[in-house]
Amino acid sequence: MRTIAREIPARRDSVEGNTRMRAGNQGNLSPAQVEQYDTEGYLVLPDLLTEQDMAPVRGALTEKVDRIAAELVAAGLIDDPLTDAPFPVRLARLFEGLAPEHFLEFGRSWRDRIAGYHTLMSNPKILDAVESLIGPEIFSNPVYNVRPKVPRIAAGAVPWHQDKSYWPDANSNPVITVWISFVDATLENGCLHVLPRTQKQKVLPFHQEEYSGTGFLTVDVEGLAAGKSRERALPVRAGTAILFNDRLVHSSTPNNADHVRWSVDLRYQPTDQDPMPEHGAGFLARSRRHPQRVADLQDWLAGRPEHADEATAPS
Ligand SMILES: O=C(O)CCC(=O)C(=O)O
Repeated sequence: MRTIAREIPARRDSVEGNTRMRAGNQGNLSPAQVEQYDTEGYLVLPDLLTEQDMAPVRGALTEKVDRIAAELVAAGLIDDPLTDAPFPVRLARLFEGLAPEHFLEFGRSWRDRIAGYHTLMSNPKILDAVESLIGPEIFSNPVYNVRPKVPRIAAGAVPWHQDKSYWPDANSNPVITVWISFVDATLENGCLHVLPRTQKQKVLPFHQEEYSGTGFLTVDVEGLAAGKSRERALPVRAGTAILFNDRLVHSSTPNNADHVRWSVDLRYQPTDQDPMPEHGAGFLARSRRHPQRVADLQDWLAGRPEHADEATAPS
């Protein structure tokens, strides 16, 4: 099978090194938005996704919650799978009488292959925004997380960190996170917080936190010159996307509401970078050079990084 990154170029650690990749892009961000992303390290795209865009993802999340409810019933931990409970509260109510450990058995975040997630990762609005930042040859990085931030459960709070701490040796730059909320993300339910401009620094020393038992990595923000004082909370409506650089220091607070703060974070990078196979199988999400190679749903479900139909592949 062909692989995406046949030749990985020398490491480029500069976040300014994107100009070449942006050449010829047809993305939809304005110059001011690109400037905001470059300068501050993040960009908020309010209401990027409509209810129609979000429906396949909510369908995938519901499918997952159905599976969890069935497991809890089978284990004798609950009697009622709460099938008719509204989407934002159902998972929270399923775990209401259970311990955080019961929840953590299902993982602090999920990376299932359910069709609705592929629909999201391939959404042209998301790819148009990413194209403005890295050009039209776009690889969907294997690291994506569905985050069910459930009230009262320690795993809900994510400590200050840089995403790059999770792949310090990967020769992949830039990696862009696209974080999308599927309910309104508020101060109460634990929205994202960022330290603007911290993306311009090298990867900071990090360690594993010990409070949640989830193995989150964290950095010491008190030691960051002027870092913490610039903290910005980013409450957003459902369907809003927050794009950020994988060196931007960010966190989120615990969920003190009565419903789940559902979000999904996706990652994209140029195709000539390390595809990080040790983290799973990413896929070719957009290519103007080789559109016929873009992975479709069946390729993604099978873990193939490119479309595998040799009949349509160029020689
Ligand atoms: O969704 C959250 O609470 C944290 C997200 C995050 O840390 C990330 O996307 O890298």
